[in-house]
Amino acid sequence: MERLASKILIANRGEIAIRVMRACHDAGIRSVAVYSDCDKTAYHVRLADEAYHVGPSPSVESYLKQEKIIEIARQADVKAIHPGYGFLAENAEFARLCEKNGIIFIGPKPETIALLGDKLAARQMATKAGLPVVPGAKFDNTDMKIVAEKAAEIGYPVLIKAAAGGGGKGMRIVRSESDLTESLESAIREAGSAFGDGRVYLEKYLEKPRHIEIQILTDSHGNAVYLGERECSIQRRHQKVIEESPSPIVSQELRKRMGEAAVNIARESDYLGAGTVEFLVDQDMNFYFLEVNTRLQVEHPVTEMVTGIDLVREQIRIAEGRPMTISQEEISSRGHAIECRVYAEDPHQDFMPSTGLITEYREPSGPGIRVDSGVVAGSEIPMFYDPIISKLIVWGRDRKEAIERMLRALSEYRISGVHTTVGFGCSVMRSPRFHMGDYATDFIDVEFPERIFECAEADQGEKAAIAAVVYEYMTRQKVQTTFKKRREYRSNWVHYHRREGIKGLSKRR
Ligand code: MV4
Repeated sequence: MERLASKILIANRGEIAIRVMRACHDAGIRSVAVYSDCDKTAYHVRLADEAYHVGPSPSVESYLKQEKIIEIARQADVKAIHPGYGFLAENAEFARLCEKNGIIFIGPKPETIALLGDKLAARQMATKAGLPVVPGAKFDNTDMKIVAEKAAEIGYPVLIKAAAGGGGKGMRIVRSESDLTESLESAIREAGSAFGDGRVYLEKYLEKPRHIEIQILTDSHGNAVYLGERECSIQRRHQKVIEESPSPIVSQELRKRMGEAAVNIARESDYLGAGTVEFLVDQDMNFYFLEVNTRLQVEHPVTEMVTGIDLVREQIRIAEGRPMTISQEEISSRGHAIECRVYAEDPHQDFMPSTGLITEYREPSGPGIRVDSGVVAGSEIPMFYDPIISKLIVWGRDRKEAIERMLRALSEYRISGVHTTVGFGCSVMRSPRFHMGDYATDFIDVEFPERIFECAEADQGEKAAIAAVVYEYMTRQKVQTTFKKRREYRSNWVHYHRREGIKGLSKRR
């Protein structure tokens, strides 16, 4: 067998750096880590074969320092760089810099990244490739009369989007003409300061769409395949939190149509490697092209779990100019996979990042469980980056089994020292809407208007402790209460004593 690249530098940190290293090690490739000041002892550094300091903690001075990363790559004599997701993953300039230095950038060509990074150009490309796009309009200058005419033609509500956008920046919903001027001005201003590119365009605003994406792979031998869909409708502030495959609403027939559409835009844009084509699906099951993500995505493991394909391994092969190992006919999806992202955030403080030391850490395990994590007990969650701790991915023979396993896994997870989104995941898994598979992008607002979620297992000790004290107080003071309430406090009290084994509260009732 032809040898794979002997050494790859991973220009990233945390769980995704570790994920890529695992694929390297499986393929007999040496891995090179880079790390910032605060990541000196991070787990991705320990798993790498070699590691180099890249700069101070802020990402602009470390993981985003293109020249420094190239310098390290040359020094370590690597054949290729894997960018992971975020940081430099969709930076055409960096891909070009790699090329110039004779290093393979594991991703599409710089021109493809640049083209698809421009949402307007991508929309045009999609139209050219025959994909359905949401009715919309672009305009070269912001003559309000023309914009208002176009908006009226599309019909309200309309959505203003930034050409350089993504992540909801520069996006404005406009429900009537009276709001148009102000929304347009603020969208242009926001896009200008966020991306240095104030170009915006209009689209018909779809109410309560589902966000469904297709994983694609293409190689340099003319092969292009789709690997089914991921349902990503559960988001908060444009951040996906739970993903699953297959989507509860996608039929075999729709999957084929969306998959073929995704492959068509890949071919039209001369795509190379792994990519994701995002679609919105409306209430009548019409699908519309949204954008192409030219990177490996956070949620890629759900596709790996149902297809059995190692996407990172394929990415590396393709980058080396070798053909991918699978054909469309060989790709099938078995069972059901769900991913819960575990963040160091406090769901009860509007998901505020909860940085600091992880004092206790025990991962769930057992049949159908995969944990892609970037931490161990004793790790710190720095304030400088996305506070993701891990991704918990489960597989079941069907959706019901996957949900049950996810609940089992979440309840086994023990993380102390920081707040986490583990309890939030439990709440979603138990929500009737989620059970029915009947949810759209407004899921969190609709299901949890009060933003009250379950407590993570580690927090439940605290809750039980409070209940135990209340019980003790009530019995001592002979407070009158209902039998039911009394039984609830009592059971919490028993639970607390069993779990924590803490003495000091009397057994008197
Ligand atoms: C839309 C949409 C409805 N109609 N486009 C695009 C980027 C992605 N982060 C969100 N996007 C959307 N594009 C049209 N024509 C709905 C979304 C959308 C969304 C919008 C507002 C608030 C939350 C949202 C969550 C998912 C998708």
